[in-house]
Amino acid sequence: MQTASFRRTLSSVMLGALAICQTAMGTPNTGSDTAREDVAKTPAARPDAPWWKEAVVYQVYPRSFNDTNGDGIGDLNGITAKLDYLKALGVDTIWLSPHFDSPNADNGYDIRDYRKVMSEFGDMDDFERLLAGMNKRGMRLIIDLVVNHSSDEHRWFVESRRSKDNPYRDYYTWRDGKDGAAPNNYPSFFGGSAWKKDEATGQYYLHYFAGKQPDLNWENPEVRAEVHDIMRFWLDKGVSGFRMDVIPFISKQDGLPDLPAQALAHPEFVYANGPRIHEYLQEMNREVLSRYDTMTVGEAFGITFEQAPLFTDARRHELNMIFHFDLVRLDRDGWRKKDWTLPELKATYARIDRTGGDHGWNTSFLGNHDNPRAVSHFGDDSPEWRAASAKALATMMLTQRATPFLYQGDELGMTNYPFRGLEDYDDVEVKGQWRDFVESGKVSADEYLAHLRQTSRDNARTPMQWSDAPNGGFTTGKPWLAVNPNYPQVNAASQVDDPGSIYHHYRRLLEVRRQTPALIHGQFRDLDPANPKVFAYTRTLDDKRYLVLINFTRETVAYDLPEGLKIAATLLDNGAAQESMQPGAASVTLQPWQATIYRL
Ligand code: TEU
Ligand code: CA
Repeated sequence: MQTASFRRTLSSVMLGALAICQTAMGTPNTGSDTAREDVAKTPAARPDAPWWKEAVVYQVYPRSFNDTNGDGIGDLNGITAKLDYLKALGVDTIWLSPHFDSPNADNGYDIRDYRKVMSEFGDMDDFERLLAGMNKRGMRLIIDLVVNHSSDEHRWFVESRRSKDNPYRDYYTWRDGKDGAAPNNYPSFFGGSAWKKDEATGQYYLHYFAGKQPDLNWENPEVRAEVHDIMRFWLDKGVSGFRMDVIPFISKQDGLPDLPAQALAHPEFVYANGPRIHEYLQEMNREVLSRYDTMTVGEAFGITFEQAPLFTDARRHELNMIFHFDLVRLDRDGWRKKDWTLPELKATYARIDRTGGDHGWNTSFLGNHDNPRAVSHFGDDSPEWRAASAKALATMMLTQRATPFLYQGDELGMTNYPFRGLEDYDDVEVKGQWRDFVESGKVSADEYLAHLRQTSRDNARTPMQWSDAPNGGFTTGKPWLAVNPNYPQVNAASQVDDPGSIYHHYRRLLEVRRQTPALIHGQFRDLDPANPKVFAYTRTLDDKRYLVLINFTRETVAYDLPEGLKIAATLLDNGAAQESMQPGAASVTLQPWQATIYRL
């Protein structure tokens, strides 16, 4: 409760800041007007729309995608080998999770050398072959820019920790302790304090994540110039942009004061609100991004809806899009699973859509490598309903006014893993939480594990299930993380062969989306926000109008169309519908987990 009111306070502060900055720019205050309207204005149908608005992105978590040399770890050649699979699905852009040299304290989100390929994944020749294979197929690659922190094994940090007067000292944040303890009360997301004492100098360094992930000091212009150089290095190789890891965290609070008690459980709302974040992003845009044709998407952990336009309003020249976490975190608070309702989900979608406004653009995603499997938290992963509900979720995700980001395996309806004990998990976050919550006696092991089973990041990190061969065809060796035992039933080979599969529903959705500008650019309107069973919305562009109806239950539900709406034809159904629509019908009987796009 305290956290909620703290968030609200921050939000209203930031809403004020938005109004001020827009006035300062001499433009009407459209951002906050849009935020108050129920329905956002429709952007014009734009044949000149930037490519990244119409792109369909597929996230590859390389460690778990496809292993070609039998060491149990996915590799770049494994991605190259599957480009035809992705192309056939209808994907045109790949977001590659970190592929850089790393000691893997956090699976590559701890980078030792930003210009080198992780040896487990291959080498630069493999990278260039992957890129060439993508170019040949008209696909683009965006890579992960992880520059809030580096690895403690990065050359900069190895130098930095040596002495207080080392030329690299200021690449990181060092402080004296306070009364024999850490400089302030900042917690780390991976357990314990965000400060670690370093023996060489007796000072503490700041790390928002693991101790092996020291935060870079963006106050130092040399650090910013280094990052710009790294970006140019990869853009010059031919990548088309970046997904920016926890990018709002790069600007630290002036003076690093203690967090107020009510902020301790969610420090991200403070970490994301440093005073110079927008200055740094505008500088990055000026120095680098504006000189290339790129897609940028910021992982906006800690950013409220009201703040979003500060990052994505095109007139501000920062980022193209951000990832909002409110939707994927609807059913959890940290490691705790919580209940969610359909009206809450709809309200979140409506708010996400509004924050795009006239000058911004959104992302649509239901999963990634940090969240459990989409079908297991928003769908129904029981054998009976898994396929229908996975298709329903796909219909929802791919008919939003946003650039979709598919996560590997979701196109097959891959599910959460049946974890038993602590020993089944690999994630560094789990180890930290175990110390903070279980070993400290705050929570029982049983309680923690029961929640973790449903919320753990490892649910999404189990290897891709390519076929019913041993280990799902992911590797001929021993996989680094166990393959979900349901791979004989859930795998790509069988779905590619089956026109009624989840895979083919994704493929058809992407095709329909490409051919239907209203499904990309059209105005979004939720017809029935309070309905607890059916998500009903229209997408409208000029005189073209579509209706999406999704039944989120195991029951048959009769849905009466609002006055004045008349169905002209069915555009695409997820295979659940039983009756063919009578043109002009005023009511639809929706089968369990039916999801249908109609033309009005
Ligand atoms: O994640 C950012 C992030 O803060 C959370 O989503 C995080 O996964 C955790 O659940 C917070 O409790 C990004 C990456 O996506 C993630 O894989 C990395 O571990 C993290 O940053 C550090 O680089
Ligand atoms: Ca390998």
